[in-house]
Amino acid sequence: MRELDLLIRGGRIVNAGDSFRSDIGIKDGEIAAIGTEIGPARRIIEADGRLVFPGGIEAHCHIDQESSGGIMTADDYYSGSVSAAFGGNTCFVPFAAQHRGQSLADVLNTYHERAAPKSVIDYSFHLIVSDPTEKVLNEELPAAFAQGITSFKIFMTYDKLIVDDSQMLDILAVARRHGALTMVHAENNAMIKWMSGRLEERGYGEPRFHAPSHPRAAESEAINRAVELATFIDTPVLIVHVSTEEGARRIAEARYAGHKVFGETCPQYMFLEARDMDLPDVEGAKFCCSPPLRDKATQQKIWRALQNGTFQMYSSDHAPYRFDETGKLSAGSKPSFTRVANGLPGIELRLPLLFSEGVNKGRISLHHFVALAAANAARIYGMDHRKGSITEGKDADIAIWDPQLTRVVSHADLHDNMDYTPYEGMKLTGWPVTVIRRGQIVVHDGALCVERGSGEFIARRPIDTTGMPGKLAPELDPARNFGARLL
Ligand code: DUC
Ligand code: ZN
Ligand code: ZN
Repeated sequence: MRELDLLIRGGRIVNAGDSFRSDIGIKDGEIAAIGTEIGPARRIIEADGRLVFPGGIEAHCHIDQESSGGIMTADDYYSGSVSAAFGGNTCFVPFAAQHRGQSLADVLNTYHERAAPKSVIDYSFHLIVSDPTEKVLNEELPAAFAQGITSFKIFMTYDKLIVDDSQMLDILAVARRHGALTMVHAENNAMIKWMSGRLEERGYGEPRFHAPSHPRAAESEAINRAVELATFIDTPVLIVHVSTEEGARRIAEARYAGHKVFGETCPQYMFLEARDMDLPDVEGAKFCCSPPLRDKATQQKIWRALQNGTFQMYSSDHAPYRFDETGKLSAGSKPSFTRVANGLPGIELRLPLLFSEGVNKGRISLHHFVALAAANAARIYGMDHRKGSITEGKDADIAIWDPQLTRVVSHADLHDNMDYTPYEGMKLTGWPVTVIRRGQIVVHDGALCVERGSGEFIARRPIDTTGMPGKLAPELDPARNFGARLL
């Protein structure tokens, strides 16, 4: 056999559907061979006692993005991708955000310029569409799809981003025509504004009032509407960052009825709670995100919906705003909750949190972990021809984990450009130790080993709608531990 570039020896390979002990041979950035007695190789990594996973795909994060309120995220494509890599990811899909009046071509050019010289992992973009003019719908979106940007997000809230129902129908129809996936931020704008106005009027401006200002019903009403509109157009829809049991139930019902509805949740809704916003002064602002954190009982329901397949996606929603005047406190040192930038960091801890609290605590299987870490994102977002599994011929994107390694989370050990982590002090067992992207070692034993700009843009395929979603109630699906089949 010709000499391999890299051999990973003796680990347990885990995909979404199977696991086995084997070696992996890598050549020219691809997985060239899986088996024993392969080689020779220029470099060997011993993986005895380790778990060998497909590289994680972080499919919802905000990097070098200006919010509609004009605040830049603290992470650019260098710090964001390095932090993602240390967290076991080899690919991510941040947002390329259209602000009203901008052409999508300009938006995409800007984000390509931001990412290409800096990212150390592979990347694509989801567009954010806030200005669906005729030109955007008929020319610019189709042009973006043709370039492999096959998903985009729309907002049902935020004054500068919101699209109304009739605009949503237009957008969903374009998505259907081109095989694109529409992601929806589903919260009822009027309910949020009505509640926020009343709370502020009565002097309730502290961060903790962010939670009641975004009532649970605002989420479930909007999810219901998004599902009905998408079902009416008969096109897939993905409800992002679901925070409530009621929202999850609406998604499960739609899937049970055979509709092409996907759901996503995020670590903050499984590990944090509204009480975290009770911190003195404005420190609660560190925990303000939208939808907001809910209560302890809801955390358990969100876990349940992740376990039973209602959520196929588990993403960090990394939206890094520092606890200073560049981020959370950009409206002053004591801002009302309505003026606090919404979002939490979490790109580096997404997978360690899920492994430690999900796999180690017996809540999900190793296969389900891989489905949520990488395989489902690859399939749902049109990248599974290259990514999401350890298979001969695919990109050699691999994360080698030490399942025994225990660490206490400290922001000082993270690689983002933030000044806090909401998960400070948590004791987690199971961490990535070596991360390989297209055959290049990105992270090894705590060190970054690649140059900035070595990540590549990944053109994605139209969304595959065959056989999805399963018609069985997720709870009854015997394949539920083989997460990839839950699609
Ligand atoms: N939506 C997101 O997806 N991320 C951060 C804030 C928001 O509203
Ligand atoms: Zn959102
Ligand atoms: Zn987000």
